[in-house]
Amino acid sequence: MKFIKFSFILFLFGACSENMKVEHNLVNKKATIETQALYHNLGKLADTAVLFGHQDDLAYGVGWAYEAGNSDVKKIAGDYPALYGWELGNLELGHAKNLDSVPFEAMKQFIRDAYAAGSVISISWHANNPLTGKNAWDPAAGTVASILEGGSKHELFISWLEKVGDFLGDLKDAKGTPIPVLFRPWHELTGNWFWWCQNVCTPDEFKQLWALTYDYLVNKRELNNLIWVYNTAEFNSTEQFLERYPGNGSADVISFDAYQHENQLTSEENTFVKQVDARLAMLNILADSLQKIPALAETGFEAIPKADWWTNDLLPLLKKHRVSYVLLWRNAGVMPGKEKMHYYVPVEGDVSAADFKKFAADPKIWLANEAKAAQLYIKK
Ligand code: BMA
Repeated sequence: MKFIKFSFILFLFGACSENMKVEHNLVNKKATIETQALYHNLGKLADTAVLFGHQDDLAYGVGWAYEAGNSDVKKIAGDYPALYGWELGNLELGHAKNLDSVPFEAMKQFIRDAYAAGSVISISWHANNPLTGKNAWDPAAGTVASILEGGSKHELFISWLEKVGDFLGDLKDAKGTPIPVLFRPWHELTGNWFWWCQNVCTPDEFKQLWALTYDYLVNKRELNNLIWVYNTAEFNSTEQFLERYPGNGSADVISFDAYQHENQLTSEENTFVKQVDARLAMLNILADSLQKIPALAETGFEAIPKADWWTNDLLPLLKKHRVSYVLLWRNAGVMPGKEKMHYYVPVEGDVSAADFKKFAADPKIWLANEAKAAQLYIKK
């Protein structure tokens, strides 16, 4: 089965290179060869494959933490994810662990291991609020303005970017080659829960925040291993999606986050599917016209209570539209102080475990072995 899936992948990769119309080039012309190759290959593969990703996959899962080789994806699907999501929140405060207790040194090693295995890395940053000192979920008006040039928190913010720059610059393989990263700062900007969201800054302020971040990391720090991911939450029109788009010169991937909630399931339809279908259709049109790569930057159904959610709801969306990669959110298990379980990839005994296995075996869905076979860091 695996072999058939493998051969099919190699065939698709070859076939799709011939049909390729759009040339995908990174906004940073100094990007490393490996970063350029990854971007180019993701662009070529977007028609035929979806790289399956999972947040914090190697660090912990439901009922375990820091056990070498363990992965909740592997336990059910038989292979590791093709893409790993990691998170930098609290790095800016100089902490040794991120906001979800992942030690940054361990994270770096997981990233090196994943790169060595031919897999892909995506990094987000739930930065604390530099104005109020509270966490990222403090949408205080004026925060973005306070960190722009001339603002009272500008220097503080630059010192935060410095720490992020150090971390991203330290991601190198054994030979010293920088490891390419899909970097998605200021994600879910169309929501109303973070201090960089649309309800508390103007489109122009948001664009300045993006420009400041891009300019510091790319031009000042000369980090040439970043693929810049513009990542909204919900949106209902292309105009809304583009209202805060930083511009074609500083974004490579266009994406959004969308979560399934139980109250979206009615006997007639699943409104999550309906909404994501409409958004992916808009995203695909934009990706073509802007010559960018489309992705589903975060998704999931907490504790996945629907037995066929993977093949009946998520998979048809990924087959109908071009989606370069999809990232399922973290398997935290029981949250401290809460009764409910917080996880997005099923574990043994779950109602959707068998369906997830089927989903992962679909030729369209790539896990680590398919990513490795495709040699994503070599330009094809
Ligand atoms: C949220 C939850 C939180 C977590 C945050 C950042 O969706 O998983 O528990 O702290 O993401 O990773």
